[in-house]
Amino acid sequence: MDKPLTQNIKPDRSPVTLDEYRRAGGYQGLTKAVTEMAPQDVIAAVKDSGLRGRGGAGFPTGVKWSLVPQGESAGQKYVVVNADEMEPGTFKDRLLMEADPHQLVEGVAIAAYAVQADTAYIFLRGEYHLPARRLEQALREARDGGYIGEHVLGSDFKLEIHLHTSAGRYICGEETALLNSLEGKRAIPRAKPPFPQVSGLWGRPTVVNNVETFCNVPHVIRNGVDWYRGLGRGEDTGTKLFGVSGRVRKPGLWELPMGTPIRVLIEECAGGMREGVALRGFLPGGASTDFLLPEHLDLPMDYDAIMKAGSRLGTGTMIVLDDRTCPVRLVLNLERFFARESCGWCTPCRDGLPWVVAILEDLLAGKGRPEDLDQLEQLARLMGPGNTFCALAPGAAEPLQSALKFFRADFERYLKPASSARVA
Ligand code: L3W
Repeated sequence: MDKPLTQNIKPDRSPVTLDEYRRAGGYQGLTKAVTEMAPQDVIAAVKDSGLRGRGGAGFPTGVKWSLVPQGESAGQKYVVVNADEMEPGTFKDRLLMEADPHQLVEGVAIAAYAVQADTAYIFLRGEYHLPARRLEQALREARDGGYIGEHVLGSDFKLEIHLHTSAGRYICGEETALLNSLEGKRAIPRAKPPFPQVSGLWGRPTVVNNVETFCNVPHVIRNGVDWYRGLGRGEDTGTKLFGVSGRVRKPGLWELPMGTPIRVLIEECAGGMREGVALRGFLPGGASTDFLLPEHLDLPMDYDAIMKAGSRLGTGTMIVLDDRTCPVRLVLNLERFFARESCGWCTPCRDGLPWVVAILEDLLAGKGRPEDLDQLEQLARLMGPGNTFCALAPGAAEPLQSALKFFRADFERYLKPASSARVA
């Protein structure tokens, strides 16, 4: 993060140790916050930094924190880390926790100080065994080092951070389903508002942020707002982890300035397409985003720029579609995932997703009817924003609706006799 150049983030055999972290300036942000800054100054700095949530939605982090009630009368408050990373194609938080767990601990501690919470939970995907071990060790070391505990760095601020491993459902990544799960209830999303900042865990004010969002915070506080803002190349500020999977030469994860053109990520960092295949399109932010096309490669990786082009930056981990992969099969694969992971609470999601899967399976089996494509479009609309409690079904609709728009001929090909033999 201190060298905001193109960096390939690779899982290391050993994580950054506490000593190494401190030598690189680690825990200086927390020290500065607790010893030199009032909680509201920390919130103001995060607000001014322009940091936006890195979990997929890009909501301004400082604004979120500023909505938490302040003062003595506010009572018990919580900070929760959404580390339930399970979005298809997304592997950024895992590498962050494996490589540099203290960075997350420090970010959480600064957030807790800012909103004056004395308890934090890291809600970790159940299958993330290595991150769990590394976080447990980092939490022990942080406690021994006085960075968390009864008197953080000798101050009156106290903080306990608990690691909670999930039983492994995608829906637990939705912040209110996560909170229900943490309370021991079934993981179904809650209606919003009220937002968790006002009524979250056990009805108390709660800040929920993604792992990567917290990991930005120590750098904002230590190096200052201007430094952080200056890292971005375009509208958005700071750096972000961007990933590429699919038939590229070097799939991986890189830290790049916000606003870097997509072309740099796919062609330079990931080395472009493999021999013999061409780029047909890509999902910019995990599976629950709309396809973009090669003509979009020069767009800056900024939240609003990608939105204006008809998609979302999402998690910034791109899934590349090549010209030898069937988009219908790719979409079916994703819709099967979303159908399986639906919590079943809302009708468009519970009934719409299996219906989409059944139509796509019939289509691929050569049993499709011409009206099926209109039916798929209608289902995508039915599952869209406003019809469900959470973003699972609207997210699932995005690759479907955009594939129908951009790759319609591939769907239509399956309607012709003997077309089911076409396999990619
Ligand atoms: C106060 C308001 N707070 C929104 C807060 C809200 C939340 C954050 C974002 O889904 C997306 C989803 C996936 N007053 C507020 C407010 N907030 N309005 O801002 O909220 P929202 O509703 O825009 O999104 P969300 O429900 O948090 C996140 C997409 O990310 N995604 C998937 C990511 C998956 C992972 C994973 O595997 N763990 O990260 C990829 O694109 O589809 O659209 O905190 O409280 N008026």
